[in-house]
Amino acid sequence: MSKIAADPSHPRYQSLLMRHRLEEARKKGMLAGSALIAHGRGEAFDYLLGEQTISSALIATRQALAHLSSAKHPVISLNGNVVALAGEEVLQLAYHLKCPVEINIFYRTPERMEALFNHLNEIKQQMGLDVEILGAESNARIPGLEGPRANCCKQGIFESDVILVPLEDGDRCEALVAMGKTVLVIDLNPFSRTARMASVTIVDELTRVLTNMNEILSSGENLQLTTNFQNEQILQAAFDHIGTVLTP
Ligand code: PTJ
Repeated sequence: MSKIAADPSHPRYQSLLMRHRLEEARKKGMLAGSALIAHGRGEAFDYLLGEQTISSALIATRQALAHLSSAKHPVISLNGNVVALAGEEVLQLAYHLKCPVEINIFYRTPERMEALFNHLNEIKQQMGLDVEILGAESNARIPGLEGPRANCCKQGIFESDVILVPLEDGDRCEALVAMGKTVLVIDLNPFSRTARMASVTIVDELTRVLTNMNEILSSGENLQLTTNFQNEQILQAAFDHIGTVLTP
């Protein structure tokens, strides 16, 4: 893998590193055509959030982890951007949670699926993580969706009770909620339909969220589900935060 040109002391190092990971992933054929546009939209919202984990996002992160830890069949759904930006972190999370991951992409082609599997399997071997990677063969469909984006694995997404879907699209999020699942999303855009449809929305940057999750799980913290959790309040806190940034 080619090296990133910027020095870690560069003020925008983290952002440059993420862009570099996407460039490398694009060369390997892992990404959708619109992956960089999606990332750019995320960057714009991250800028408005001050490129930090705001306190409401941390509350949502803990609630999501409490759901994942107490689930019967948890699963983590992975798309091209997630594998490219955070392949290591997401496999570590799955390892901690003892749950499978499922590669489930919106713009599905056999070439992209192969490139994503190869990339994840390389990481899995390097890090010695025993994690089941599903998605190669789809044998079920998400009701209410048309085309290849409805394809999924019966023993993964289809039968899951709690699903973490970082960077999901609105239609699929809605369809998963309609299946009765607890749907946990990571989305920097608190205005998106996904953010508004999900059971728990973490309005934060993907790699920061996964790092926080892995640290919380490693610390052995006792995670409790908040019974009166209101996702609307989490979104409102993000709107309010953006409002303070925009107020001169
Ligand atoms: O790999 P595929 O085929 O499944 O396609 C993946 C993309 C991301 C291209 C596809 O799902 C897509 O077009 O997504 P959208 O509808 O553009 O939504 C992406 C959402 O993720 C946007 O609301 C962005 O704000 C948000 N986002 C982008 N990058 C990040 C992010 N949220 C958190 N962390 C990020 N790094």
